[in-house]
Order: sequence, then C-alpha cells, then structure tokens
Amino acid sequence: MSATSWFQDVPNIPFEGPGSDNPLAFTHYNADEVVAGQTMREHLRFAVCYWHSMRGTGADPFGVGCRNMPWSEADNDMQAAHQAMDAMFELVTKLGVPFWCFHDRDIAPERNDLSETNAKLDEMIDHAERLQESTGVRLLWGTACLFAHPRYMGGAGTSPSVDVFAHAAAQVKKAIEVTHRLGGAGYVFWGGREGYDTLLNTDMRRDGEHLARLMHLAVEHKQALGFEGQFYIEPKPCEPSTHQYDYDAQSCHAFLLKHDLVDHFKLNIEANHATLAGHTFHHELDYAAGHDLLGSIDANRGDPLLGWDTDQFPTDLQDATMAMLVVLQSGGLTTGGLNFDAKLRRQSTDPVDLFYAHIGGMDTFARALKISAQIMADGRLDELKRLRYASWDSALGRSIEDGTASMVDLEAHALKANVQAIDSGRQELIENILNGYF
Ligand code: XLS
Ligand code: NI
Ligand code: NI
Repeated sequence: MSATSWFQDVPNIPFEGPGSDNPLAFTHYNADEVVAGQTMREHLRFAVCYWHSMRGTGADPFGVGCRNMPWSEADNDMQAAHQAMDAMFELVTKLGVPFWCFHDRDIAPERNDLSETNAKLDEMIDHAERLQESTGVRLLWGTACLFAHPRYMGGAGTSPSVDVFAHAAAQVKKAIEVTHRLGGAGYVFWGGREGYDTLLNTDMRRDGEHLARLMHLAVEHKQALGFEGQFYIEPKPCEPSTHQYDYDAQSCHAFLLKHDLVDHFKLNIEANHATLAGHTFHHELDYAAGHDLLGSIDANRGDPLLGWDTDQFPTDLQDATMAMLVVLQSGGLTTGGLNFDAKLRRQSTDPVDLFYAHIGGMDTFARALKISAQIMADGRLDELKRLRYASWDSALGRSIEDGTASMVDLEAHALKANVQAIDSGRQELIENILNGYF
C-alpha cells in the first residue's frame, strides 16, 4: 500500500451484528460465518468495480461531474491513475472485499496511438500486480472498454468500419493478456454499442457474424495464452444503443448456440439490465442457471420510476434473496462473484459514501444469503413447486419427457381423461410463506 491514506477517517470495517448502530460496521456480513456449508466470503465473492467507484464523477446528461474525489487531483493523468488505484486497494481492503473488476481504460488513460496506450496500461498493471500481492485482493474479471472512445460510436465488433473492428480486436487481445497476468478468474464482454440506432443504415445479419468472429478470435487467443479464466457475456437490451444484440439471457443463449460458442461462455447477469429488458433479476438468473450459463453477477438495482440504467447499490432484500436462492440452488458461484457495478448518487459527494454504499450492498446480500439458506432448508416452497408438477412424474409424464409417447398415445389419454381444470397454483399462499422469512 502507498504511504498516503485516501480514507483516513475510516477504519477496517468490523462485523458488529444486527444490534449495531455504527454506520461503519457490518450488521449481517460476517465473512467467516458459515452458512449452508461455506463461509459468507466464499458464497458471496464480492467485488468492487473500478469504473463507478474510482472514476465516477456524478456526471449525467444534464450536468458535469460534481464529485472531486481527492485521488483525482493530480499534476497529470498518470499520477491520478496511480492514486486512484492506491485508493481502490485501500477501499477494498478496509471493506474486506476479496475481489475487484476493471476496464482497461478505467485504470490507465488512452494516448494517441495504441502502442503508447498499451505501455501506460502495462505500467498500471505492474502497479496492480504489486498491490494484489501485498493485499491478497484478487481480480474477479477484467474487460475492455469498447464503447467510450468516439471510434466506437458505431460499435466495436459490429462496427461498419473494418479498421475499428481490428482496433477492437487488438484492444480485447491486450485486455485478455493483462487479465491473465493478474490471475483474473474471468473476462467480460459487454456490448453497449454492439447494436444499432436505426436498421435503415444497419446490416443486422452481418453485424451478428462479425461479433461472433470477434468472440471466436478471443477464444482462440485465450487458448493460445493458456488463460483459464471464464469468459462471460453481459446481457443488456439498450443504452447506449437503441437496440443491443446481447438483449437478455435468452437472446445471448441463442447467439452462443448459433455461432458455436456456447461451450466457451457463461453469462454475467446484471440486475438493472434485467429490468431494462422487461424481466426481473430473478428471471434472468433463473434462465441462466437453468441452462448452465450462470457465471457471475453485477449486483445493483434500478429505480422502478426511471427507465434507464441507474446502477444503484442493491438494498432491496427481496430482490437479493431471489438472486441468492437461484445461486444456492444451482450449486453456488464458482469462477464468478457479486460485483457491485453500482454508483453513488450525484449528490453523494463524500469519499466515505463509498463505504456506506458497499456496506449496505454487502449486508443486503449477506441477509439474502441467510434467508435463502433457510428457505432451502425448510423446503416448503420447493415442495409446493414439486407438487404443482407432480403429474409429470407419472408414467404418462415420463413417456412425454423421454420422447417415447406419440400424438396417438396422447390423444388416447385425452379422450379418456377429459381434463377440465388443474389444481390451484397457490400464488397467494406461496407469497405469504415467502414473506414469513423476512
Ligand atoms: C454497463 C455495464 C458495464 C459492464 C462492464 O451498463 O454494466 O458496466 O458491466 O463493461
Ligand atoms: Ni455491468
Ligand atoms: Ni449496467
């Protein structure tokens, strides 16, 4: 760690339990506490994201940044980059978070040509490597920022310009290499500009082929490097593009299947992206888990009154509980984790707000973990679901599921059974049981 402290007044955050009124303590996140066979630290695998936490300024489309974090005040951009990284490792260490995540351009500034840019990135990766070693903090995933620079206005892998495609490929190549160097557990592709604003100037079929080529090239490079981290696609339906190709979990699945990539990718599901797609967080996680695609999670929330990606810190206990229930039922996160892809509100201008924000998110997910473990141990909700599908466990149900029943067999059954209705779905009862856990 550097000699300077960026959060002088903040101690290492202790666990004090539910009775505590210390705002700089955890009330539920107790890293070493064992829940359902594993410690909270192992289950939750929290990560701090570099972009919002260290580089966020509170800027929005109506106003410039209004938060000047002390690490951003420097004589030049490389000094600021070093300071931001020192501050992030201090934040992560004081929170007791085991992981971090970054985009290449979050940690080092872009220069006028790629080789100079790569040199600056290498300098910051050296620094990150030293800090990871001295703190024990690990990299959950890295990624390339393929959306901020003007060259990417028309997409990266789906740019109409082949020069831009080549630049994107070079950037992804480098970002995978540095992620590998830092021992990253994964690598994310989020395609904010992989989409379109109008089909009148867009060849959608060709865009899809190009995007798949970029993914295949990345897989080949990963194998050549011997990088064993997991690749993820992060679905999002829109914003900044009007329509994004990685719309939701199900459309990503179709893309991966069509282009023969499904063995090489899992999904990174973000709560606010789910709601933008008209789904719940629960839906996206359940789809991913049900198709062996649940890899990692961007833990945040939207504002139901606003139709955009507000990336707020997650504080909704029921939402988080549904998420943890899917995670536990699918056997837990392995390479992935819970990355706080979340930003402070524009009016939260004090560095200590980063602590309040993360403490709130961590306590919410810790409670959600405990509640979901209890829901699973009780088995009441599971049992109701099992009963609802019980007829499928009959001889007829099995013969349909295993493909041996014919239309003629089913007709014979229907003529005999004369079905008019089925048993109650019991939604109100189920919701009452669920509320009983909170
Ligand atoms: C933006 C995305 C982005 C990805 C990483 O909406 O959530 O932050 O997580 O590129
Ligand atoms: Ni995200
Ligand atoms: Ni987002």
